[in-house]
Amino acid sequence: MQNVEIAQLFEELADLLEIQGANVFRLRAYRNAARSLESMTASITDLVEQGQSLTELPGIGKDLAEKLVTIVQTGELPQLNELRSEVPAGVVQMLRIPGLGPKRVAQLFKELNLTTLEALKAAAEGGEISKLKGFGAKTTQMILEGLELIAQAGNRYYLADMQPSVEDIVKTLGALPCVEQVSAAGSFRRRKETVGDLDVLATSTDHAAVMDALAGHALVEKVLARGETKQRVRLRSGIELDLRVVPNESYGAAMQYFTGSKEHNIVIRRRAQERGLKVNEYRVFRDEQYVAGRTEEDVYAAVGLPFIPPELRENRGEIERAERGELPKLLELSDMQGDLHMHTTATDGTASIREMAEAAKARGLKYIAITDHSKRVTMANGLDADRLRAHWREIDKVRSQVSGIEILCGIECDILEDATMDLPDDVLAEADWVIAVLHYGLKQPREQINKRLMTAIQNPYVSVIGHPSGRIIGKRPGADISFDDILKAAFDHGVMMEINAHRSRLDLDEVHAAAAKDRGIPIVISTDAHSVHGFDEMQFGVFQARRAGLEAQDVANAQSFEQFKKRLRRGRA
Ligand code: DGT
Ligand code: CA
Ligand code: CA
Repeated sequence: MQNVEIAQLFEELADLLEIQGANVFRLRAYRNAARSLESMTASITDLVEQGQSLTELPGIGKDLAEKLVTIVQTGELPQLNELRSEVPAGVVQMLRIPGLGPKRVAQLFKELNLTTLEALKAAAEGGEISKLKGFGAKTTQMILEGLELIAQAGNRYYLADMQPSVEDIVKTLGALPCVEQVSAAGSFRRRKETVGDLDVLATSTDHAAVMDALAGHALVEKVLARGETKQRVRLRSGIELDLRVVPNESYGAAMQYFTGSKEHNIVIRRRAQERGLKVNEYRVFRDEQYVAGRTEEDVYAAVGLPFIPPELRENRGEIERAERGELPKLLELSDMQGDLHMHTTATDGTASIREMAEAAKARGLKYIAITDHSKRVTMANGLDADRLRAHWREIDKVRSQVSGIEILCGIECDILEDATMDLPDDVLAEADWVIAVLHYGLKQPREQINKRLMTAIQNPYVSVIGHPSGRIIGKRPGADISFDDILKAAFDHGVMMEINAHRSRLDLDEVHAAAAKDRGIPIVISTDAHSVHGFDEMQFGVFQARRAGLEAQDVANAQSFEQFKKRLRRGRA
């Protein structure tokens, strides 16, 4: 079982206990454990199987450690099963309605026997809920609005898909004469893979004019709410956007607050308290006296910290690193010099080798690898040994036609379900660059997945593992991988790890990319371009790398071609 799956069980356990009125500290222990499992690279399953002590892990005491062992050994947790039989899933979902706590949810369940969100909605509309003791017309309204929110909340959008809209809106508002500063905040500014809604902040002498401009923007479908300082709108794409207009002296405080994450902000507020200060979205203050708030730098300085890049603000150690003066100098898009994963018309790409090379050169890249599919990917007309060798000869020709860019003869070679490579070693040996990937059989048990990855890592001709987990964000979970073992082996064998920059992959994710960096494994960020436009995805890979705390020196293709070649496995360079 994967850590995230175990984390979900703990979250569910906490929810169910909450409805039953359990002690808050117990709930918090489960929720903290869930969080720490999600950001841990060691596989709990592996640790249990190796008989290692779990109580040394952050947030895991004796009781939780025992539960983890039970979950790993049996795949379930008896206590959870028992609770599930007592509290239906629909009742748990009611907790997500803002303003509806566990006590009232329990009441709806026990007194009206409501067990689904649909039934809750019907009861609210039918007036049954307002008759309940402690509920009224206002609560009923709140429930109906909350149900509406939940219906939308399941919808997260790829950051990349939202970027053009956000940039357009920020630009439009920024062009208004009355607007001084404007920026995106929230998860968009933190460059999360997906965003739930968009957040935009502006400072202006004329609040109404800013809101009118937003309401009249071509991308805006509907104004959902409007007040003195905030406005919520829905864009035509379906996503909602919160606009807040603040005074100039609050801009930094508001940016800090609305950029989040919530977890990061909680620690910042605690630091403020320790210094006798308070922080809110308007300012940092002491005894009602303004201390700071004009810039984010000022806000961080007030709590004794340097500016922390938004991509790192997840409370995953960035505050401690900032405190020690050890924040990384994060990778920039302009550092990228090569792109080492792309397709051509030989398989499922839309452009020729030459077109890809010219387009890459036009974008300022100094080297690329052409990496079409191997034969197992029949859907994409994957290459067998003969076609691949002929393809490489074509690449050789283009090399002599296009100057100013190095072109590597590569292959994206499948690691087959039976843990063999899709092409024989003598073919792989002729390549300049071999990406090994899992495409099929992603649901195989962990042992087999690990065996497959080990086969690739131990193969002397494999350069890098491409999109290691195989996940498609929001659509398909990644394979069940013992990342610690795989990363260790990759380091030992000199195999690199890819961050696939495609908006729907971003794989490695930021947690595992950080773990790879810690082990000293060179990371490669590549676009997997299937057309000349595909090169534009590089920025999203760079965002992911920044979230992982990577610097230019950690990324193999942020180096010059000469330097890059030195990092290739011996016998390759
Ligand atoms: P999203 O929209 O789900 O992708 O994630 P965010 O992080 O953009 O969340 P959102 O839009 O609900 O709120 C934007 C930021 O505002 C959030 O990152 C932190 C801050 N914020 C919002 N609500 C609260 C809150 O109740 N407490 C604290 N401390 N901060 C909040
Ligand atoms: Ca947001
Ligand atoms: Ca928001």
